[in-house]
Order: sequence, then C-alpha cells, then structure tokens
Amino acid sequence: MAAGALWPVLVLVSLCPLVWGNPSFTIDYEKDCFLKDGKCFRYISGSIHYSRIPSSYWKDRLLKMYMTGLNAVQIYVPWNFHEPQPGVYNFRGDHDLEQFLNLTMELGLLVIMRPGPYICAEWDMGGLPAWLLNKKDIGLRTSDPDYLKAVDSWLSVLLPKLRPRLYNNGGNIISVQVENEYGSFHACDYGYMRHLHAMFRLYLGDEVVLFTTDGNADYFLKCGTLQDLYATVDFGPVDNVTKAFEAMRRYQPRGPLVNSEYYTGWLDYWGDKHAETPADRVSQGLQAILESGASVNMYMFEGGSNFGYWNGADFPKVYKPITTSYDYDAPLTEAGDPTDKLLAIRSVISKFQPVPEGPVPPPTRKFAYGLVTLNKVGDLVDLLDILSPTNPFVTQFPITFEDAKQYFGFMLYRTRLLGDVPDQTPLAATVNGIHDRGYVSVNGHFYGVLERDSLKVVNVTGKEGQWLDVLVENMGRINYGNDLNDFKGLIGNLTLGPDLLENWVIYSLNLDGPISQGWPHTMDNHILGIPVIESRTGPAIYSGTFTITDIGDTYLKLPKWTKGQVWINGFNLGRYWPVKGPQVTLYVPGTILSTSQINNITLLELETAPEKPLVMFLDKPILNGTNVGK
Ligand code: 6GJ
Repeated sequence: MAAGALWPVLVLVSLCPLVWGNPSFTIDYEKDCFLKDGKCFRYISGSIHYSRIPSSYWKDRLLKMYMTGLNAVQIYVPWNFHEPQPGVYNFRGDHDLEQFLNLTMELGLLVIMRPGPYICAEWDMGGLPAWLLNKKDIGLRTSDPDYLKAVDSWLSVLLPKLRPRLYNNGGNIISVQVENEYGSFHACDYGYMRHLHAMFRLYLGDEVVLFTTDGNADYFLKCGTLQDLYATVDFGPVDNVTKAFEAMRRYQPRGPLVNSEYYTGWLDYWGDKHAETPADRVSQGLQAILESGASVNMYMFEGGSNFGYWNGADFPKVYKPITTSYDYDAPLTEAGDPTDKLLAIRSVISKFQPVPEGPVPPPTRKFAYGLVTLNKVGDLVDLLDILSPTNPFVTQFPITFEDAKQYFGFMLYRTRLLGDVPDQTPLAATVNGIHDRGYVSVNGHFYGVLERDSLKVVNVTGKEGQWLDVLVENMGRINYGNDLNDFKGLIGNLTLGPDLLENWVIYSLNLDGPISQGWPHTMDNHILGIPVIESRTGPAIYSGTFTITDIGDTYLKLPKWTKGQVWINGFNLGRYWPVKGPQVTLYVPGTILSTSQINNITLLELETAPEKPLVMFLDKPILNGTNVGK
C-alpha cells in the first residue's frame, strides 16, 4: 500500500483504539476525568468484601449492586485471609479471589482493587498476617527489611494474578490502590511507599492507574500521597463536599475528583449502640458528590459478616473489638437484602446515568427454624486431649499466642496453687497484661473474667496443688492507628495477692479442627469417658442437632447465654455476646445448612449458660439490642 494511502488507516487506529481491541483506562489531566477507551468516564462504585460473604452468595450480592446502577465495585484483598502461614496460600472456596473477579467480569462490573498490603477494614490486624509478629519488634507498614521481605513475597504471588485482569490487558480492573490511608499512620515512611510503588509497577506495568486514599485533610494527605500515585480522599455524608475536594486538589491539582470511601453507614463495636446513618442523608450527600462530577465509591455497599475470628478492633482510648456482624447499616444488609437506602441511592444514580431496567433482586429466603435444645458436652478443661492434642508449653513465665505460633482463638494458661488460698484473694494482671479476656477458674470452679485495659481483679480461693486456670481469648487484633503490633495472650505476669505467679503449663487450643471434622457430634458423651458435670459456669462445650425441610438464611439468637463462639455444621459462625450487644443475633447463611442431613450446632460458652440450654432461629436480625441478653 502506498504511504499516502496508509495515512487514513493510521489516523483511524490512533483515534479509535477500540477498533483494534486495545482497551485503555487512563487519566486526562486536561479534562480532569478518567478516560475509558478514550472517552471521559466516571465510576459509581460500591465496596464489597468477598472475605465476609459465603462464595455461594457472591453473585447474588454483585447482581444487586449492578441492578442498583453501579458500574464498578471496590474490593480489599486481606493478606492474612490468603497466607495463613508464611509461604502457605489459600485461594480456594470462600478464599477464591479469582472466582470472585470472574463474577464481576461476568456481570459487567469494573473493579477497583485495594491489595494493601495493609487494608484496615475492621479486619484482624488490618489484613496483615499475625505471623509477622514472630519478629517481636517488626516495623509494620515501614521499610523494615523483614516486613518488606514478607510483603514482597506476598506481592509476588498476588499481583501476577491481577495483571492479566487489568483493563488495559482486556480485563476489568481499572485502578489499584497502594497501601491504605498511609497518612493516618505515624511512621510517614516515604521509603516504604516508594518501595510499594516500585513493586506495583514491576508486577502491574506502567499503564495501570495507581492511587492512594487518605482522609480529606493536609494532616493525612501530606504523608499518604506520593508522586505517580493518584491522590484521592475519603469522607462521609457529614463532611462538606467542596472542602473535602479542595483538600484533594491541594495534592492532586488536576485529574478527576474521587471519593474512595463515601461512608454509607458505620461499624459496630461490642457494647456500643448500633450505628445507623439515615438513607436520606446518605443519598443527599451522594447527589452532591455526583453533581461535582466526581467518581465515588460507597463504603460499604455490602458489608457481610466477620465469620470465625476475623473481626478487628480499634483503640481510641481503650480496646474496642468490632462485632461479628459487619452489616454496617449498608444499602445491602449483612444477608444481602436490599434496603430503602439502596433504593434511595438507585434513584440518585438514575439522575446521572441510566440504571439497568428491571427490579433489584429480592431478599434471599429467611426461615425461623425455631428452638433447638443443647446438651453440655463437658467443661473445656476436661476436653484437652481432644482440643489440645499437642504437648503443652511448660514455662516459668507466660508466653504469647504468637510465641506459640497460634494466631487466633483461645489458649489455656494453668499454674498450680503453691499453698492453700482460704480467703478471697485478688488475681490481677498488669493494666495491659491480658489480650484480651481471661476466664478464671480454680479446680474447675469459675470465678470471673480479667479484661484488657482494666484494673479489675478476680478474687479466688483454692487449695494447695489445685489448678488455677486462665482461658485467654483473642478478641481480634487492632486494625487502625499506631498500635497494630497487637500481641495476644498473657502479655504480662499475673499476681495472686502479693505473689507473682510462675511455672505455667500453657495449652494451645484448636477447636476448629475437631469441630470441622464433626466433633462432638460424632461421639456420645459417655464415650468421652467424662461424667458431665452440670455446672452452668465457666468455659464449656454445648452441642445440639436440628433438621430442616427448607433451606434459607436465618438468624441465631442465644437467649440468656453470655459470651462465646458458635459453629454450625463445622462452620465457625463467629462470636456471640448478647449480654453486651448491640448485636443479639448472628447471621446464618443458608449455604451452610442441610435438608438432607441432620444439622449440628456447637457452642463454646465462656462464662454462664442458661438454665435451659436452648437457642432459637429467627427470620429477622437483632443488631440494635437495647435490652440485650433477654
Ligand atoms: C477507613 O479509614 C478505612 O480505610 N475507615 C475507617 N476509619 C476510621 C477507623 C475508626 C477509628 S472506619 C471504616 C473505614 C475502613 O476501616 C477503611 O478500611
């Protein structure tokens, strides 16, 4: 072809890359917009955490987000959810990140990825794996070489999974966040951020939009932003949109305005009132953001649940663990049910861009399966041969969970009384000595609870040679702020009266293993060879069974139980604490229930069981329990 004839073809190629299938997602710093395939584009996104939803329900939630009119979803990748031990990876089943991403592609949703490595998110240690604490003085979220070595190893596994899914490579990932609100962290280590920047570029290439997110104030933005990382901000309905974006513009003078976390609700702490944000306030704020032409991600759109031990904690002044429910008062409930807030948001979005025709899918089916009676299997200290099969640690002074290479759940600390204790004598920890709750018994008699950040003592009596037992519960690691190195267990020594307690026998407990294998339902109590003592106090295992004829979601209520952990059919549903509230019921996804087999439920009650050890399944949640424990 003569050179002259080639010209129109070259112009065509350069003007319409899509003609040749070269998708592109970039930033236009003249027009202050994202460019998607050469056209200005604004995303309206919602946060969803796959790690908080059973994988069978991922598509249901994503479809509802699509039908609301969202064109993108924003997701965190919790590092500790995928690397439970150094070099051991889990991307299967409910951890199958790529399956989740496939579903977003299938539904035509774009993705904003937030791989951290730190993510906050009210998730244990902000997503950082607790095994990092094996180096006791590790500098988390800094240039500490040991921290960076672990980060680089993790990113070398995760980021190659994302590269083919980038929009410019034909996928649907349009942007990737580096770290998370780094400006809120005390270290202000630019070397660390530059290292992450280099690693993200190494694995993801030079084209993908990399960005940061920080609070909308200079105090946060000055340490959280970095050259070549697009600076975005976050703020909620109470904030002034103009002022918030003015703060962004001081660090990102050109390019699209972006609110990466527009708070649609808020998290719940045990013992606080259930957080609620009115739908009209959320939708009015959203309208103001969209009117400014900004792109926005609503945090959360679907919260889900902190199953197992995954909840994090905050440390405003004292330690405050987050509840099992991460409902967040979000537009989709913990069970994925659309709310009036979702409809209000959909109405606002429809003013700015078309929303899909057709109804938002209805709530999933809910059932009130009724009452289930439980039986006591035994006191925890009588079940150690099953729940702690490995030899205990024998030490002069207490060791932490991390010392024992145990990162979640419970450890039993025992020491023998060296003499009679005839009178009520205070067992005490140093102020910060218990991480996080210690359930105290002597010779199997329950005396009470030692709590973190408390000077409260537990008075005990006993006889020489009897076991003094402290069952320590890890209630979730701090996920925000400067105290992320949140070791668990007896962090300090205990004293009994004037005496320092020494010579400990320490049991690492593994309840999830046996229970996931069917214990205790696979054997009768008498086979356990244990006379079941019918005391209702102190850490003990209870179990029951129930059959159902229809599968659906349900909510577990534990009237007059105190605090503990619950498993159904071996699935660790999470923590219950109805006497504390505000959460009174636990969400039970129908995906873990069966109509073809007898269902089983197992409780570890840590304090006091009701006279009638029964539980009930309701068809509605109670997350704002005021008269809790009833
Ligand atoms: C965000 O910063 C975070 O990026 N955020 C919250 N921060 C305040 C922490 C409470 C003292 S609460 C909800 C969100 C998520 O944690 C998000 O990961």
